[in-house]
Amino acid sequence: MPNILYSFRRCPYAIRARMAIALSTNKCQVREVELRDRPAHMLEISPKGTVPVLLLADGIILEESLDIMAWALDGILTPSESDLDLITKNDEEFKVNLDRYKYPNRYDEDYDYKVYRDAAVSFLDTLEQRLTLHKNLSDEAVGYCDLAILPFVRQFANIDREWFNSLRLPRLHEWLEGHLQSQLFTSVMPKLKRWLNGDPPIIFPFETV
Ligand SMILES: N[C@@H](CCC(=O)N[C@@H](CS)C(=O)NCC(=O)O)C(=O)O
Repeated sequence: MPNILYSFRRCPYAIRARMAIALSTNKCQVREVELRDRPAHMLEISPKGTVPVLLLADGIILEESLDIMAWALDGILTPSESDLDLITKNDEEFKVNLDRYKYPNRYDEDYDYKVYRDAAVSFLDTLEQRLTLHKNLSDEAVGYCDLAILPFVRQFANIDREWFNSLRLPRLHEWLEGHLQSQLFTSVMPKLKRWLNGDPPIIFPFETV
């Protein structure tokens, strides 16, 4: 049985997982999911219903993006304690503020989205400070933390590009642009048709011609 990855192109959690797999020598079959109508097999192996989900050839199921990263990057990139702290801050604080800024209609109460947008910027300030020390978040070279956090900063930036670009975060702007144009990032972003049972397998990382 091959490894099977249930994924969704724009999902930041799925993007971090795909980047980690693309950096490794692992291969899988990728299945693009429609979140409103998730495949029965995906829900069978992971009833919580979030993407990404990776079913490994030996039957092990990884249903958290950070577990998929750790599996893919084993022996290639290891996060430091401070990387893990920053990733936790990203997942538990920044993402919460980002969602409240991006989707104000999803919440029952009325609120000023700017409160959450500005709270999210304090995390971006932390990233900017790290980027004054080196080109990437933990070092000169691309590391675990960059892969884990980049898709969320991209999602935040895309809500209102003009406003994001007006922030005084020159190193962060440069870091984001550099990664968005990188071969690694662009290689994991091609558009795929939604997977339906019986479709021919699509191998990921995608083969370049
Ligand atoms: N903690 C999970 C979060 C994954 C997640 O929330 N993915 C979103 C898409 S970006 C999702 O599947 N949402 C559907 C839902 O919550 O029902 C991970 O790191 O993999």
